[in-house]
Amino acid sequence: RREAVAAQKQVPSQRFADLQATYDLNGAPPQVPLVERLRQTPFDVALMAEIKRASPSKGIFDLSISAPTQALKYALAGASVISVLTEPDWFKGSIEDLRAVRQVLNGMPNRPAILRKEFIFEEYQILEARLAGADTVLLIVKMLSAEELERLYKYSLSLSMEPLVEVQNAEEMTAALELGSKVIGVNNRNLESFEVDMNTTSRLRSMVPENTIICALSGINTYQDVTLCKNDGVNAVLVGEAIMRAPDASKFIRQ
Ligand code: IGP
Repeated sequence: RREAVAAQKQVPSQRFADLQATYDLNGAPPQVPLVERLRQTPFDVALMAEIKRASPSKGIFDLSISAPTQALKYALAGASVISVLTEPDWFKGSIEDLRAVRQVLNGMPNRPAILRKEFIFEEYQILEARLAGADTVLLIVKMLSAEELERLYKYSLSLSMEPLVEVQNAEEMTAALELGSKVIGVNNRNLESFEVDMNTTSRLRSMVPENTIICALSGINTYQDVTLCKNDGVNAVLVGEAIMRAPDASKFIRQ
């Protein structure tokens, strides 16, 4: 499965070279630092709100959704991070969505950080994210070899983006910690079986040192779920489907 996804995402090296050649650090959009933004939340748990039109497990939710409109809703509700799914095949997203989100948030004081949510296998995708206005990217430990993970993590840092590193079990958590990752997301959904086990995060919580930010990803449907995460010592929650459907996005962090 990993090979199939990686093959689909393969970018010709010339495209990366071209992008690098035109890349001007001074001209790149200014960024919001992920760690500081998550720590600054006025709520008990920081909210990472996702723009998600479809998923491989649930199919299509709503294709008519406008990414910038949704982003504005999340920002006004107090989200610390806006996660933009840019994956086109299973999630019906695009890098244009991310660009549009960045544009609509640009003038906002203290705007949320923008996360490129994608299956990332290459530096190209990270540079593309940075140039489109992302502040951070997702790196999924399960999908990468140890060498790739380290290389992509370092590359992301070189573009001043602390990545969100996603893990699902103790072995992957060890890999993330060895990397020196400062923001670790525990996915409650198994990416292979799509099964959700809400105790995945609480089981791995004790492995994480005090100064590392731990986020619970997937399967969070209510304020109640957020409260459970908070009681487990989780610093941030990432909500996708449920917050897409919610008329009031703020109900996930305020009762
Ligand atoms: C959101 P949910 O159950 O709230 O819609 O899940 C998010 O965790 C999920 O979209 C996700 C994801 C991923 C998507 C977590 N890791 C990796 C794509 C790739």
